[in-house]
Amino acid sequence: MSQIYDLILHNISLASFHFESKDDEINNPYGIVDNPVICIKDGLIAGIFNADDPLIDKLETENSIDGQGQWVTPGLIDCHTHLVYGGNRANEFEMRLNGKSYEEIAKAGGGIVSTVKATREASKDELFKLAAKRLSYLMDEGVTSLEIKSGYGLDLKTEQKMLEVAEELNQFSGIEISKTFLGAHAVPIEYKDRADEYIKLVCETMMPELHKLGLIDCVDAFCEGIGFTIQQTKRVFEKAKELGLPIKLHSEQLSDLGGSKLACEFNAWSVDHLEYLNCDDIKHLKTSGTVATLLPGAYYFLSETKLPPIQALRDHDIPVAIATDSNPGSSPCLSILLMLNMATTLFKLTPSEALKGITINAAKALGIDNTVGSITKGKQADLVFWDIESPAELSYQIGGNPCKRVIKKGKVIINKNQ
Ligand code: DI6
Ligand code: FE
Repeated sequence: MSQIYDLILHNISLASFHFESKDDEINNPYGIVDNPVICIKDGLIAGIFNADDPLIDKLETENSIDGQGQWVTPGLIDCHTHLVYGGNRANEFEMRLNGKSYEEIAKAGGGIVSTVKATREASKDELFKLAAKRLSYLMDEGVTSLEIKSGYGLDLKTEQKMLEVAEELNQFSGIEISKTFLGAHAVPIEYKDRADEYIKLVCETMMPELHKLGLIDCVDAFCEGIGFTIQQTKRVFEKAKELGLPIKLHSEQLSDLGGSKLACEFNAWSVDHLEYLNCDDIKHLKTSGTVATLLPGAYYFLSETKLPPIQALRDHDIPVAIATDSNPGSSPCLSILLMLNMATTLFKLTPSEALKGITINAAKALGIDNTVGSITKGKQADLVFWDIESPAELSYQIGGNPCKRVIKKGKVIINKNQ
Protein backbone atom coordinates (compact mmCIF):
# COMPACT_ATOMS: atom_id res chain seq x y z
CA MET A 1 0.00 0.00 0.00
CA SER A 2 2.99 2.28 0.28
CA GLN A 3 3.19 2.92 -3.46
CA ILE A 4 1.94 6.22 -4.76
CA TYR A 5 -0.81 5.79 -7.28
CA ASP A 6 -1.21 8.03 -10.32
CA LEU A 7 -4.97 8.17 -9.96
CA ILE A 8 -7.61 6.93 -7.53
CA LEU A 9 -11.29 6.68 -8.44
CA HIS A 10 -13.86 6.68 -5.65
CA ASN A 11 -17.58 7.23 -5.09
CA ILE A 12 -18.46 5.11 -8.13
CA SER A 13 -20.60 2.07 -8.96
CA LEU A 14 -18.61 -0.53 -10.87
CA ALA A 15 -19.70 -2.98 -13.58
CA SER A 16 -16.32 -4.66 -14.10
CA PHE A 17 -17.22 -7.50 -16.50
CA HIS A 18 -14.52 -9.47 -14.73
CA PHE A 19 -15.61 -12.99 -13.76
CA GLU A 20 -13.73 -15.44 -11.58
CA SER A 21 -15.75 -18.41 -12.84
CA LYS A 22 -18.80 -19.35 -14.90
CA ASP A 23 -20.90 -19.42 -11.70
CA ASP A 24 -19.68 -15.96 -10.80
CA GLU A 25 -20.73 -14.77 -14.28
CA ILE A 26 -24.18 -16.33 -13.95
CA ASN A 27 -24.78 -14.87 -10.48
CA ASN A 28 -23.29 -11.45 -11.19
CA PRO A 29 -23.61 -10.89 -14.96
CA TYR A 30 -22.28 -7.32 -14.91
CA GLY A 31 -19.38 -8.22 -12.63
CA ILE A 32 -20.58 -5.62 -10.13
CA VAL A 33 -18.08 -4.79 -7.39
CA ASP A 34 -19.58 -3.22 -4.26
CA ASN A 35 -18.23 0.01 -2.85
CA PRO A 36 -15.08 0.05 -4.95
CA VAL A 37 -12.04 2.28 -5.01
CA ILE A 38 -9.93 1.83 -8.15
CA CYS A 39 -6.21 2.59 -8.02
CA ILE A 40 -4.31 3.25 -11.23
CA LYS A 41 -0.56 3.22 -11.74
CA ASP A 42 1.42 3.45 -14.99
CA GLY A 43 -1.73 3.16 -17.09
CA LEU A 44 -2.78 -0.08 -15.44
CA ILE A 45 -5.30 -1.02 -12.79
CA ALA A 46 -3.06 -1.50 -9.78
CA GLY A 47 -5.80 -2.58 -7.40
CA ILE A 48 -9.49 -2.46 -6.57
CA PHE A 49 -10.21 -1.95 -2.85
CA ASN A 50 -13.35 -1.73 -0.77
CA ALA A 51 -14.08 1.83 0.32
CA ASP A 52 -14.74 0.58 3.88
CA ASP A 53 -11.31 -1.01 4.10
CA PRO A 54 -9.40 0.87 6.87
CA LEU A 55 -6.31 0.77 4.65
CA ILE A 56 -8.05 3.14 2.24
CA ASP A 57 -7.06 6.17 4.30
CA LYS A 58 -3.45 5.23 3.79
CA LEU A 59 -3.64 5.13 -0.02
CA GLU A 60 -1.44 7.78 -1.49
CA THR A 61 -2.06 9.52 -4.75
CA GLU A 62 -1.31 12.67 -6.65
CA ASN A 63 -4.73 12.67 -8.20
CA SER A 64 -8.17 11.39 -7.36
CA ILE A 65 -11.58 11.53 -8.97
CA ASP A 66 -14.84 11.65 -7.05
CA GLY A 67 -17.19 9.83 -9.44
CA GLN A 68 -20.29 11.38 -7.83
CA GLY A 69 -21.95 7.99 -7.82
CA GLN A 70 -21.64 7.51 -11.58
CA TRP A 71 -21.39 4.00 -13.03
CA VAL A 72 -18.05 2.89 -14.40
CA THR A 73 -17.65 0.24 -17.11
CA PRO A 74 -14.65 -0.95 -19.11
CA GLY A 75 -13.82 1.20 -22.13
CA LEU A 76 -16.09 0.07 -24.96
CA ILE A 77 -14.67 -1.94 -27.86
CA ASP A 78 -15.99 -1.82 -31.42
CA CYS A 79 -14.55 -5.03 -32.88
CA HIS A 80 -15.84 -4.77 -36.47
CA THR A 81 -15.71 -1.53 -38.47
CA HIS A 82 -14.91 -0.32 -41.96
CA LEU A 83 -14.29 3.23 -40.77
CA VAL A 84 -11.85 4.31 -43.49
CA TYR A 85 -13.54 4.97 -46.85
CA GLY A 86 -14.25 7.72 -49.36
CA GLY A 87 -17.70 9.13 -50.21
CA ASN A 88 -20.99 7.72 -49.01
CA ARG A 89 -23.86 5.75 -50.55
CA ALA A 90 -26.95 7.74 -49.65
CA ASN A 91 -27.93 7.44 -53.36
CA GLU A 92 -28.04 3.63 -53.10
CA PHE A 93 -30.03 3.89 -49.91
CA GLU A 94 -32.55 5.83 -51.91
CA MET A 95 -32.48 3.20 -54.71
CA ARG A 96 -33.20 0.47 -52.18
CA LEU A 97 -36.18 2.41 -50.89
CA ASN A 98 -37.36 2.62 -54.48
CA GLY A 99 -37.39 -1.15 -54.73
CA LYS A 100 -33.89 -2.40 -55.65
CA SER A 101 -32.23 -5.02 -53.44
CA TYR A 102 -28.72 -4.72 -51.94
CA GLU A 103 -27.58 -7.62 -54.15
CA GLU A 104 -29.09 -6.08 -57.31
CA ILE A 105 -27.31 -2.81 -56.64
CA ALA A 106 -24.04 -4.65 -56.03
CA LYS A 107 -24.41 -6.63 -59.28
CA ALA A 108 -25.10 -3.41 -61.23
CA GLY A 109 -21.69 -1.98 -60.28
CA GLY A 110 -22.87 -0.19 -57.17
CA GLY A 111 -22.31 -1.36 -53.66
CA ILE A 112 -18.83 -2.02 -52.40
CA VAL A 113 -17.32 -1.33 -55.84
CA SER A 114 -18.64 2.25 -55.86
CA THR A 115 -17.00 2.94 -52.49
CA VAL A 116 -13.82 1.43 -53.91
CA LYS A 117 -13.83 4.07 -56.66
CA ALA A 118 -14.28 6.91 -54.14
CA THR A 119 -11.61 5.46 -51.84
CA ARG A 120 -9.08 5.05 -54.63
CA GLU A 121 -9.67 8.68 -55.67
CA ALA A 122 -9.38 10.12 -52.14
CA SER A 123 -6.01 11.31 -50.86
CA LYS A 124 -4.61 9.85 -47.66
CA ASP A 125 -5.24 13.16 -45.97
CA GLU A 126 -8.89 13.20 -47.01
CA LEU A 127 -9.38 9.63 -45.84
CA PHE A 128 -7.74 10.45 -42.52
CA LYS A 129 -9.99 13.47 -41.95
CA LEU A 130 -13.15 11.54 -42.82
CA ALA A 131 -12.24 8.58 -40.62
CA ALA A 132 -11.07 10.79 -37.72
CA LYS A 133 -14.46 12.51 -37.71
CA ARG A 134 -16.28 9.17 -37.70
CA LEU A 135 -14.01 7.92 -34.95
CA SER A 136 -14.71 11.00 -32.82
CA TYR A 137 -18.41 10.05 -32.63
CA LEU A 138 -17.57 6.56 -31.41
CA MET A 139 -15.03 7.83 -28.89
CA ASP A 140 -17.57 10.32 -27.59
CA GLU A 141 -19.66 7.31 -26.54
CA GLY A 142 -16.82 5.67 -24.66
CA VAL A 143 -15.08 3.57 -27.33
CA THR A 144 -11.43 3.05 -26.29
CA SER A 145 -10.41 0.21 -28.65
CA LEU A 146 -11.55 -0.38 -32.18
CA GLU A 147 -10.90 -2.45 -35.25
CA ILE A 148 -10.63 -0.96 -38.74
CA LYS A 149 -10.66 -3.07 -41.90
CA SER A 150 -9.22 -2.32 -45.30
CA GLY A 151 -11.21 -3.65 -48.26
CA TYR A 152 -12.27 -0.56 -50.19
CA GLY A 153 -8.97 -0.37 -52.08
CA LEU A 154 -8.76 -3.82 -53.68
CA ASP A 155 -5.36 -2.94 -55.11
CA LEU A 156 -2.08 -2.91 -53.23
CA LYS A 157 -1.69 0.87 -53.30
CA THR A 158 -5.12 1.69 -51.92
CA GLU A 159 -5.25 -1.16 -49.40
CA GLN A 160 -1.92 0.14 -48.11
CA LYS A 161 -3.29 3.69 -48.01
CA MET A 162 -6.30 2.56 -45.95
CA LEU A 163 -4.22 0.56 -43.47
CA GLU A 164 -1.75 3.44 -43.11
CA VAL A 165 -4.66 5.76 -42.30
CA ALA A 166 -5.81 3.25 -39.67
CA GLU A 167 -2.27 3.20 -38.26
CA GLU A 168 -2.14 7.01 -38.18
CA LEU A 169 -5.46 7.06 -36.33
CA ASN A 170 -3.94 4.56 -33.93
CA GLN A 171 -1.10 6.93 -33.24
CA PHE A 172 -3.04 10.19 -33.08
CA SER A 173 -6.40 9.30 -31.54
CA GLY A 174 -5.09 8.12 -28.18
CA ILE A 175 -7.01 4.84 -28.51
CA GLU A 176 -5.87 1.49 -29.85
CA ILE A 177 -6.82 0.52 -33.35
CA SER A 178 -6.44 -2.99 -34.62
CA LYS A 179 -5.85 -3.23 -38.38
CA THR A 180 -7.55 -5.95 -40.38
CA PHE A 181 -6.64 -6.74 -44.00
CA LEU A 182 -9.84 -7.36 -45.98
CA GLY A 183 -8.40 -7.56 -49.49
CA ALA A 184 -10.96 -10.30 -50.23
CA HIS A 185 -13.93 -7.98 -49.71
CA ALA A 186 -15.12 -7.79 -53.33
CA VAL A 187 -13.80 -8.44 -56.82
CA PRO A 188 -12.53 -5.14 -58.27
CA ILE A 189 -13.78 -4.06 -61.70
CA GLU A 190 -10.43 -4.75 -63.38
CA TYR A 191 -10.75 -8.40 -62.29
CA LYS A 192 -14.41 -8.79 -63.28
CA ASP A 193 -15.18 -12.51 -63.80
CA ARG A 194 -11.62 -13.35 -62.73
CA ALA A 195 -12.11 -13.74 -58.98
CA ASP A 196 -9.56 -16.56 -58.72
CA GLU A 197 -6.88 -14.38 -60.28
CA TYR A 198 -7.78 -11.58 -57.88
CA ILE A 199 -7.43 -13.97 -54.93
CA LYS A 200 -3.98 -14.84 -56.26
CA LEU A 201 -3.09 -11.13 -56.12
CA VAL A 202 -4.46 -10.91 -52.56
CA CYS A 203 -2.47 -13.94 -51.41
CA GLU A 204 0.75 -13.63 -53.35
CA THR A 205 1.26 -9.87 -53.45
CA MET A 206 -0.98 -7.79 -51.21
CA MET A 207 -0.98 -9.85 -48.01
CA PRO A 208 2.78 -10.53 -47.87
CA GLU A 209 3.68 -6.93 -48.83
CA LEU A 210 1.34 -5.34 -46.30
CA HIS A 211 2.44 -7.80 -43.65
CA LYS A 212 6.05 -6.87 -44.31
CA LEU A 213 5.10 -3.24 -43.66
CA GLY A 214 3.60 -4.24 -40.30
CA LEU A 215 0.14 -3.13 -41.40
CA ILE A 216 -1.82 -6.33 -40.69
CA ASP A 217 -3.01 -7.50 -37.27
CA CYS A 218 -5.62 -9.91 -38.65
CA VAL A 219 -6.95 -11.16 -42.01
CA ASP A 220 -10.63 -11.14 -42.97
CA ALA A 221 -12.66 -12.08 -46.08
CA PHE A 222 -16.27 -11.78 -47.30
CA CYS A 223 -17.48 -15.32 -47.89
CA GLU A 224 -20.78 -14.81 -49.69
CA GLY A 225 -22.60 -15.15 -53.03
CA ILE A 226 -21.68 -11.52 -53.82
CA GLY A 227 -18.23 -12.01 -52.24
CA PHE A 228 -15.94 -15.05 -52.37
CA THR A 229 -16.51 -18.80 -52.41
CA ILE A 230 -15.42 -21.21 -49.70
CA GLN A 231 -12.49 -22.34 -51.87
CA GLN A 232 -11.31 -18.77 -52.44
CA THR A 233 -11.71 -17.92 -48.76
CA LYS A 234 -9.69 -21.00 -47.87
CA ARG A 235 -6.81 -19.82 -50.05
CA VAL A 236 -6.81 -16.52 -48.15
CA PHE A 237 -6.78 -18.31 -44.80
CA GLU A 238 -4.00 -20.66 -45.86
CA LYS A 239 -1.82 -17.72 -46.80
CA ALA A 240 -2.62 -15.96 -43.51
CA LYS A 241 -1.67 -19.11 -41.63
CA GLU A 242 1.58 -19.38 -43.54
CA LEU A 243 2.41 -15.79 -42.52
CA GLY A 244 1.37 -16.45 -38.92
CA LEU A 245 -1.56 -14.03 -39.06
CA PRO A 246 -4.83 -14.61 -37.20
CA ILE A 247 -8.08 -14.68 -39.16
CA LYS A 248 -11.74 -13.75 -38.89
CA LEU A 249 -14.58 -13.92 -41.40
CA HIS A 250 -17.70 -12.17 -42.70
CA SER A 251 -19.83 -15.28 -42.91
CA GLU A 252 -23.45 -16.34 -43.28
CA GLN A 253 -24.64 -12.75 -43.69
CA LEU A 254 -26.93 -13.28 -46.68
CA SER A 255 -26.75 -17.05 -47.19
CA ASP A 256 -25.27 -20.20 -45.65
CA LEU A 257 -22.09 -21.12 -47.52
CA GLY A 258 -20.43 -22.80 -44.55
CA GLY A 259 -17.89 -20.01 -44.07
CA SER A 260 -18.05 -20.15 -40.28
CA LYS A 261 -17.17 -23.85 -40.24
CA LEU A 262 -14.16 -23.17 -42.45
CA ALA A 263 -13.08 -20.20 -40.33
CA CYS A 264 -13.24 -22.33 -37.19
CA GLU A 265 -10.95 -24.89 -38.82
CA PHE A 266 -8.42 -22.04 -38.96
CA ASN A 267 -9.14 -21.07 -35.33
CA ALA A 268 -10.74 -17.76 -36.28
CA TRP A 269 -10.84 -15.04 -33.63
CA SER A 270 -14.42 -14.34 -34.71
CA VAL A 271 -17.06 -15.07 -37.30
CA ASP A 272 -19.24 -12.08 -38.04
CA HIS A 273 -22.88 -11.44 -39.08
CA LEU A 274 -24.24 -15.05 -38.85
CA GLU A 275 -27.91 -14.45 -39.70
CA TYR A 276 -27.85 -17.60 -41.87
CA LEU A 277 -25.61 -19.67 -39.60
CA ASN A 278 -26.78 -23.27 -39.40
CA CYS A 279 -27.30 -24.40 -35.79
CA ASP A 280 -25.33 -27.59 -36.56
CA ASP A 281 -22.24 -25.47 -37.25
CA ILE A 282 -22.27 -23.79 -33.83
CA LYS A 283 -20.36 -26.71 -32.33
CA HIS A 284 -17.37 -25.70 -34.46
CA LEU A 285 -17.28 -22.27 -32.80
CA LYS A 286 -17.21 -24.02 -29.44
CA THR A 287 -14.31 -26.26 -30.43
CA SER A 288 -12.16 -23.42 -31.78
CA GLY A 289 -13.10 -20.87 -29.11
CA THR A 290 -14.31 -18.50 -31.82
CA VAL A 291 -16.41 -15.45 -30.91
CA ALA A 292 -19.76 -14.94 -32.68
CA THR A 293 -19.88 -11.26 -33.62
CA LEU A 294 -23.38 -9.99 -34.32
CA LEU A 295 -23.95 -6.81 -36.28
CA PRO A 296 -27.44 -5.48 -35.57
CA GLY A 297 -26.81 -2.29 -37.58
CA ALA A 298 -26.45 -4.25 -40.85
CA TYR A 299 -29.44 -6.46 -39.96
CA TYR A 300 -31.51 -3.34 -39.37
CA PHE A 301 -30.28 -1.25 -42.28
CA LEU A 302 -30.75 -4.04 -44.84
CA SER A 303 -34.23 -4.76 -43.41
CA GLU A 304 -33.13 -8.36 -42.85
CA THR A 305 -35.74 -10.56 -41.22
CA LYS A 306 -33.74 -13.71 -40.56
CA LEU A 307 -32.33 -13.57 -37.05
CA PRO A 308 -28.96 -15.07 -36.11
CA PRO A 309 -29.41 -18.30 -34.07
CA ILE A 310 -29.17 -16.46 -30.77
CA GLN A 311 -30.67 -19.04 -28.43
CA ALA A 312 -28.52 -21.79 -29.93
CA LEU A 313 -25.39 -19.63 -29.47
CA ARG A 314 -26.45 -19.12 -25.87
CA ASP A 315 -27.14 -22.84 -25.37
CA HIS A 316 -23.63 -23.64 -26.59
CA ASP A 317 -22.16 -20.91 -24.39
CA ILE A 318 -20.49 -19.17 -27.32
CA PRO A 319 -19.11 -15.70 -26.48
CA VAL A 320 -21.14 -13.14 -28.43
CA ALA A 321 -19.73 -9.75 -29.45
CA ILE A 322 -21.64 -6.79 -30.86
CA ALA A 323 -20.19 -4.21 -33.21
CA THR A 324 -21.23 -1.33 -35.43
CA ASP A 325 -19.93 -2.77 -38.75
CA SER A 326 -19.69 0.94 -39.52
CA ASN A 327 -19.56 1.09 -43.34
CA PRO A 328 -21.16 3.15 -46.11
CA GLY A 329 -23.27 0.36 -47.61
CA SER A 330 -24.93 -1.89 -45.08
CA SER A 331 -24.44 -0.12 -41.74
CA PRO A 332 -23.75 3.61 -41.90
CA CYS A 333 -23.66 3.66 -38.15
CA LEU A 334 -21.52 5.74 -35.81
CA SER A 335 -23.15 4.85 -32.50
CA ILE A 336 -22.09 1.89 -30.39
CA LEU A 337 -24.87 2.71 -27.91
CA LEU A 338 -27.47 2.36 -30.63
CA MET A 339 -26.01 -1.09 -31.41
CA LEU A 340 -26.41 -1.95 -27.75
CA ASN A 341 -30.05 -0.99 -27.95
CA MET A 342 -30.59 -2.95 -31.19
CA ALA A 343 -28.82 -6.00 -29.79
CA THR A 344 -31.49 -6.09 -27.08
CA THR A 345 -34.57 -5.00 -29.04
CA LEU A 346 -33.88 -6.81 -32.33
CA PHE A 347 -31.74 -9.76 -31.22
CA LYS A 348 -33.23 -10.13 -27.73
CA LEU A 349 -29.89 -10.21 -25.99
CA THR A 350 -30.21 -9.33 -22.33
CA PRO A 351 -28.69 -5.96 -21.36
CA SER A 352 -25.76 -7.71 -19.65
CA GLU A 353 -25.15 -9.97 -22.68
CA ALA A 354 -25.21 -6.92 -24.95
CA LEU A 355 -22.74 -5.05 -22.74
CA LYS A 356 -20.44 -8.07 -22.61
CA GLY A 357 -20.62 -7.93 -26.41
CA ILE A 358 -18.94 -4.52 -26.49
CA THR A 359 -16.50 -5.14 -23.63
CA ILE A 360 -14.99 -8.50 -22.71
CA ASN A 361 -16.30 -10.50 -25.68
CA ALA A 362 -15.35 -7.78 -28.16
CA ALA A 363 -11.84 -7.89 -26.65
CA LYS A 364 -11.78 -11.66 -27.27
CA ALA A 365 -12.87 -11.07 -30.87
CA LEU A 366 -9.77 -8.88 -31.33
CA GLY A 367 -7.40 -11.14 -29.39
CA ILE A 368 -6.78 -8.38 -26.81
CA ASP A 369 -8.69 -9.75 -23.82
CA ASN A 370 -5.49 -10.17 -21.83
CA THR A 371 -5.14 -6.41 -21.59
CA VAL A 372 -8.58 -4.81 -22.02
CA GLY A 373 -12.32 -5.59 -21.95
CA SER A 374 -12.81 -5.87 -18.19
CA ILE A 375 -11.78 -4.01 -15.08
CA THR A 376 -9.45 -6.05 -12.95
CA LYS A 377 -6.00 -5.77 -11.43
CA GLY A 378 -3.26 -5.83 -14.06
CA LYS A 379 -5.42 -4.85 -17.03
CA GLN A 380 -5.13 -1.54 -18.79
CA ALA A 381 -6.98 1.31 -17.08
CA ASP A 382 -9.53 1.91 -19.85
CA LEU A 383 -12.71 3.11 -18.13
CA VAL A 384 -15.90 4.98 -18.91
CA PHE A 385 -18.04 6.94 -16.42
CA TRP A 386 -21.77 7.02 -17.12
CA ASP A 387 -24.51 9.26 -15.77
CA ILE A 388 -27.02 6.41 -15.33
CA GLU A 389 -28.76 4.67 -12.45
CA SER A 390 -28.25 1.10 -13.65
CA PRO A 391 -26.16 -0.55 -16.40
CA ALA A 392 -29.33 -1.70 -18.21
CA GLU A 393 -30.02 1.96 -18.99
CA LEU A 394 -27.21 1.87 -21.55
CA SER A 395 -29.19 -0.47 -23.80
CA TYR A 396 -32.64 0.79 -22.76
CA GLN A 397 -32.21 4.39 -23.73
CA ILE A 398 -32.43 5.35 -27.41
CA GLY A 399 -30.44 8.47 -28.23
CA GLY A 400 -28.81 10.82 -25.78
CA ASN A 401 -25.32 10.06 -24.56
CA PRO A 402 -24.76 9.51 -20.84
CA CYS A 403 -20.97 9.13 -21.25
CA LYS A 404 -19.37 11.63 -18.87
CA ARG A 405 -15.72 10.74 -18.70
CA VAL A 406 -13.34 8.44 -20.55
CA ILE A 407 -10.04 7.21 -19.17
CA LYS A 408 -7.59 5.54 -21.56
CA LYS A 409 -4.44 3.88 -20.17
CA GLY A 410 -4.94 5.82 -16.95
CA LYS A 411 -5.31 9.23 -18.62
CA VAL A 412 -8.55 11.20 -18.77
CA ILE A 413 -9.16 11.74 -22.50
CA ILE A 414 -12.76 12.98 -22.30
CA ASN A 415 -14.35 14.86 -19.42
CA LYS A 416 -17.84 16.30 -19.73
CA ASN A 417 -18.42 16.75 -16.00
CA GLN A 418 -17.36 20.37 -15.83
N1 DI6 B 1 -20.50 -7.14 -45.28
C1 DI6 B 1 -21.05 -5.98 -45.00
O1 DI6 B 1 -22.05 -5.80 -44.37
C2 DI6 B 1 -20.18 -4.93 -45.53
N2 DI6 B 1 -19.12 -5.68 -46.07
C3 DI6 B 1 -19.35 -6.92 -45.92
O2 DI6 B 1 -18.55 -7.76 -46.30
C4 DI6 B 1 -20.85 -4.13 -46.56
C5 DI6 B 1 -19.89 -3.22 -47.18
C6 DI6 B 1 -20.52 -2.29 -48.18
O3 DI6 B 1 -21.65 -2.51 -48.66
O4 DI6 B 1 -19.83 -1.31 -48.51
FE1 FE C 1 -18.37 -5.75 -42.24
